[in-house]
Amino acid sequence: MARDLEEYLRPGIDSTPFCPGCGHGILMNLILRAIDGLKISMDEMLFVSGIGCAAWIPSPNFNADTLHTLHGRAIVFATGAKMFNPKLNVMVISGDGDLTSIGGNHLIHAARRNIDLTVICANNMIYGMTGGQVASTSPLGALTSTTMDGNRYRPFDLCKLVLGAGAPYVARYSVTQPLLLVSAIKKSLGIHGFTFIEVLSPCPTQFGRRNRYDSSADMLKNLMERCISREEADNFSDDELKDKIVTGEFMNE
Ligand SMILES: Cc1ncc(C[n+]2csc(CCOP(=O)(O)OP(=O)(O)O)c2C)c(N)n1
Repeated sequence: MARDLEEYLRPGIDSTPFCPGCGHGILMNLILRAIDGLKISMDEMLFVSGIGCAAWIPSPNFNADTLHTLHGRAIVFATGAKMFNPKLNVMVISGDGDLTSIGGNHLIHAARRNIDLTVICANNMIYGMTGGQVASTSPLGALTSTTMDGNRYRPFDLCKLVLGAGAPYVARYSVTQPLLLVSAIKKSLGIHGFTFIEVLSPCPTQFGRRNRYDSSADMLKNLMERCISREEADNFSDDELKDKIVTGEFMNE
């Protein structure tokens, strides 16, 4: 954790629970960087997470109120808290499995109802904490502990899904795009309504070692090569886009 952000951590927290090379630690830093940039007091924040590695980003680490809830139900708890105290900035931070598989129904309905929440989805494309099972975000052909001959199903495009459900602001960035990501988190905190940020976060332990990445650095390099902006994507053919990840902000009118 960057030294100047240590004040945002609960006293006594001096390490993170993440495996070496996991992107969730970078994301943890960037969320706090955004809050620091906006000078929002941690007393005005509530962080809600579900179950999974990503759910440990806020809880018990952030020096604020945190709710570590049931698997898939973070948005439900967050909605209740926001209704009880509308002045709170309620941020949900959880994994792709938690928010979009078991919790997928809550995600689309909160977006449809435009509940005033900031939802940050740490997408490592796998169920990290429970042993690397296939997720609704695992790429076609991905090797996981439950798809040893390759994932047969297409992954969700999370941004299209949430945008289609009606969220006013949706964004996708990788942890290798820290400045853009901080700016998106800041923007989402300023928007009254449902905002969703998909953050691509490498999981060397469960995803990388099964999918021919030699090191965590290789996973980061791969993200850096594949993530392109929407503007860049306009100049790519469909064939060239196949291996790319289009990042940026996506908005409903
Ligand atoms: C009702 C229920 N079903 C299944 C589980 C097991 N479980 C815990 S975390 C998890 C998936 C976590 O994956 P993700 O949300 O992508 O987070 P990651 O660990 O990859 O960061 C599962 C299936 C559970 N705890 N509760």
